Amino acid sequence: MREPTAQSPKRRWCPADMTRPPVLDFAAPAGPVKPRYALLINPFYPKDPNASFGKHVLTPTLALTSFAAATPAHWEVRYWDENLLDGRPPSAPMPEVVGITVHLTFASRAFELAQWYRSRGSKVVLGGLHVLSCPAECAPHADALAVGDGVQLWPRILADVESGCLHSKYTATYETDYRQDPAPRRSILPRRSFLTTTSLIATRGCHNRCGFCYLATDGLRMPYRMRDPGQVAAEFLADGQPYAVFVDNNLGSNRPYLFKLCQALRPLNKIWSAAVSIDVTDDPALIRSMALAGCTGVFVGFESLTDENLADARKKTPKTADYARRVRMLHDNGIQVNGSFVLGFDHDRKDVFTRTAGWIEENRLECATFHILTPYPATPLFRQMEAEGRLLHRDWTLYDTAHAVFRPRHMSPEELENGYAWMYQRLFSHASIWRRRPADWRAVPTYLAVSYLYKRSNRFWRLLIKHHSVHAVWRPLVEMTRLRHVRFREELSASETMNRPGTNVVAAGV
Ligand code: B12
Ligand code: SF4
Repeated sequence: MREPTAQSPKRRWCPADMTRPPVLDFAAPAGPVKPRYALLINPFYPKDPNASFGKHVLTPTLALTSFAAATPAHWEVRYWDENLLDGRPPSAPMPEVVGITVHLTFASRAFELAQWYRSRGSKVVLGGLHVLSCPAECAPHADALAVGDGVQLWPRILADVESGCLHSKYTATYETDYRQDPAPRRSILPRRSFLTTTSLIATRGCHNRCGFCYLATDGLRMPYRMRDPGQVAAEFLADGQPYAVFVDNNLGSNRPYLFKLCQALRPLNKIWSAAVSIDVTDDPALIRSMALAGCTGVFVGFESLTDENLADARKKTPKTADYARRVRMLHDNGIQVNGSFVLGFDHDRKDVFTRTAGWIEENRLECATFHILTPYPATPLFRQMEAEGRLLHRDWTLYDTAHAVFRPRHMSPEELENGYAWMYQRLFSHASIWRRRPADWRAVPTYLAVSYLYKRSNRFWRLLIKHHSVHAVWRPLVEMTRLRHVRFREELSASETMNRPGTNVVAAGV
C-alpha cells in the first residue's frame, strides 16, 4: 500500500440519501395539531463514505429514549430517526410538541426541522450537547431550550405546554442521583432498524478531563454518577436482545464499580461492548472479569501514539510504549479492540498516518476508528485554537471529525484530510484486513466475514437500512457469537489464563 500523497484519495461511493436529508415541503398545507402528542426527532447527519455505514445502525442514541421515559402517561410519544432513511418526518397528525436533539454537526438540519414544524403550529423544544454549548445560537430556532438533563426537564416542559405558559429556557444540572432515573423507553424504537436496540448506560462523567473532549465544555458540570449494577442488568434483560452496547463515555472510569457491574452481568449469558480508556488494563483481574461477564469488544480511546500529544491534551494515560502489551492482555481474554485515534495534534508530523497504521496492523487491532482533531465550541481546545488564530471557519456541519477545521502545526489542512482518508482506505483494504487476522486459525473465517461486512459493504448497509432489515440479517450472527462466547467463558473460567482470540461477529463498541 502506498503512502498518503498530496493528491486527494479516490472518492468513495456515497449516494445522495447518505449525505443529504429529505427535502421539507414548506408549501404543503398544514394538518390539524393533535393535542398531547409529542414527536421526538434525531436529525439527519451526512455519513462519511470513508468509514462504515454500519456504525450508524449499530445502536441508537439514548438522547431521546432517556427523557421519553419521563413523559406523563396521558401524552403519546413517538420516535423518529432521520438516519434510518424513511423519508420525510411524520406530519399527519401534527404533533403538539416536537423535541429535537441537537449536536453541532446536525444543528442546521435541526433548525430547518424546527422551522418547518413551528410554521405548522407545533411547539419545538431543542435540547442536547449543542444547546448546552451554544444556547444563544439555538434560541431563535426554538419555542423552548432544554439546557442540561432532559429527564428532569421534559415533564416540566410538557406541564407548561398544557397550562399554556411555556418558558423560553429550562435548565437542569447533572448532579442528581442517577439511580433515580427511569430506564430509557426503548419500546418506542424501531427494533428492525438497529443491530441492537439495547444501548445501555451505567455511568455519567469520566475521571479524565481531556481538553478536546466534549466533557470539558464550559458550563457542563457532570460529576461522576453510577446506576446500580442490578438496574443495568435488569434493563439488559428486559430488552430481550443478545447483545448490548454501553454508550458510557468511559465504562472503566471507576474500576471497583466495573467489577460489580460485571458480577451483575455475568449470569445473563449475554454479550456486550463498551468504551474504556486503556488504563482499565492496569488490573488484569478486571479484564478477566469483563470477559467472563460477556464483554466481546472494547472501544479504546488511544487518541495518539505520541506521549507529548497526550500530555498536551491532559489525558491521564499509561505510556504509549506500553500500549501493545495492554492490547495483548485484552486479546488474551477474547476481547476485540476497536482503537480510536485522533489525527492532527500539534506533535503529529506527516508520518503520523503510516506510523499509526503500521502499529494497528502490528498489534492486530480488529477495528480502528479515526477522527481528525476537532475543537468543539466552548472547550479549552477551541479557545486555544481561537487565540492562536488557527480556526479556519465556524461551519459546524464540517466539525464532524472527518474534516480539518483548523490549521495543523506540521502539515496543511488538505494533507491532514488526505491522510485521514488514506488511513481508512488502508485499514479497510484486503491486505490490511488479512494482516490483522487473528493468530488462532479457528477464528479467521468469522473475522474475515465480519471485516468484509463491516468495512467493505457500504452498498449492502444502505440496502439493509432502507429495507428495515438490519436486525433480521444480523440477529442470527449475533446469536451465534453469543453462543460461542458462552462456551469460551466456560473454558476461560476453567483455566488460569487463556490465549485464544475471540471469534465475534459484532464490532467493538461505538
Ligand atoms: C451513541 C453515540 C453515537 C451513535 C448514534 C449517534 C446519533 N446521533 O444517532 C453513533 C455510533 C452512530 C455515533 C456517531 C457519531 N458520533 Co457519537 N456518540 C454516541 C455516544 C457514545 C452516546 C450518545 C448517548 O446516547 N448519550 C447519552 C444521552 C442520554 O446523553 P445526551 O445525548 O447528552 O442527552 C441528554 C441531554 O443532552 C438531554 N437532551 C438531549 N437531546 C435532547 C432533546 C430534548 C428535546 C430535551 C428536552 C433534552 C435533550 O437529555 C438527555 C438526558 O439527560 C456519545 C457519547 C456520550 N456518552 O454521550 C457520542 C458523541 C455524541 N458522538 C460524537 C461524535 C463526534 C460522533 C461522530 C461525528 C463521530 C464520527 N466521526 O463518526 C458520529 C456522527 C454522528 C453525528 N454527526 O452526530 C461526540 C459529539 C461531540 C460533540 N461535541 O458534538 C460524542 C459526545 C462522543 C465524544 N466523546 O466526543 N455516535
Ligand atoms: S478519557 Fe475519553 S471520555 Fe474521558 S475525558 Fe478523555 S476523551 Fe473524554
